[in-house]
Amino acid sequence: MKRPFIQLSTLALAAAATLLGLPAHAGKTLDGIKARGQLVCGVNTGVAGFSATDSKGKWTGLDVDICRATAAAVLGDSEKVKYVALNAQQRFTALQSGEIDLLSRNTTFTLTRDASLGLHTTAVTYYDGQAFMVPAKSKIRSAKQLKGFTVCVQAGTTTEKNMTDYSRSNDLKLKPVVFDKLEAANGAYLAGRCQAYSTDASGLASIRAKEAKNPADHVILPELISKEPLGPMVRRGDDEWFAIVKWVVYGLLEAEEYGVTQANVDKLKTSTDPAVQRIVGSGEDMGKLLGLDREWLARAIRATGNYGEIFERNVGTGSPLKLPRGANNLWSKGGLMYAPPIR
Ligand SMILES: N[C@@H](CCC(=O)N[C@@H](CS)C(=O)NCC(=O)O)C(=O)O
Repeated sequence: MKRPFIQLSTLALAAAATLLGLPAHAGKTLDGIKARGQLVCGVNTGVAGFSATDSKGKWTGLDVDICRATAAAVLGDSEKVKYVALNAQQRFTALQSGEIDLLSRNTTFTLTRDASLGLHTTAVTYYDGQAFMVPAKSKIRSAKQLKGFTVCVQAGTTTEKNMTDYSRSNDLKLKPVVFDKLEAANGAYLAGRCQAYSTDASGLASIRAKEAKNPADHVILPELISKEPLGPMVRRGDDEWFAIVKWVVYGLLEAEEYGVTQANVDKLKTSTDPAVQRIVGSGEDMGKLLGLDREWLARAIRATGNYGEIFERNVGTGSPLKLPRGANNLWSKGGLMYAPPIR
């Protein structure tokens, strides 16, 4: 009879906390981050637009901005992030072992990963799909023409299995050439040692824009052969931290939907719209329910801008990658990005 009693009293406590609007308990990951004064964020080793260092050694990119927004929300400073560069195979162990607090690294949400790694995907930050890239001079214009081709891929990714499935169902007899490291895969393809390259379409756009001598020499074929919903991951067993990261992503989306930007987030403090007030921190306190403060989301927006601003700056049509918003547009503009309400 002891167990039901404990469960009941826990429930009663939670109900009382909700009724009284008490702050949620912060959780052990957040306690660790606060004690250390730094968020440790796992990113990739260099996929420009997502995470890469600039000439001054500063990390930039869409995935990096998720780390920065989270640090701004929980520590009050988007610079208080230690970045750990991880290749595809290292990423999950780094999160499982506690070496990093957050994995923000073009990582696909799949059933296998969700159910077998002891990790959670929090929210989708980029809807992608796997594609192929070939030298323009090959005259290949469709993935269906790749019969018997050698294809450079990176180990430890969703790429190889998707490609095997696609090859089998289209009778293409593709031959994967597998590399552990990104530079090795890029180098091999650009040196002509594979006839094609396959990874997420966004990764191909990045490699073409940043690694190829002349981007126009490479064509990304139109077929998307898989669904690659990419998003930040956290360890299982810390629901509070899971909620924080999830709501930072949703908050950045909600900010875009309500027109809250890096430039106007402070001015909108005087807004009379309750939804805007919740976002900018001048109305109902949403932060305390996450174990944070009223300004959590305003600080994130001030640091990185809303999701649309993050997208445009890092990978959008004005950036070297020139990726269209497409599926990553807000649901209200024909895309898939839909945040549950900040309410
Ligand atoms: N989304 C896929 C692929 C992610 C991936 O690792 N892609 C490679 C090729 S673009 C990459 O980011 N490599 C960077 C690195 O190893 O640092 C996955 O989650 O498995």
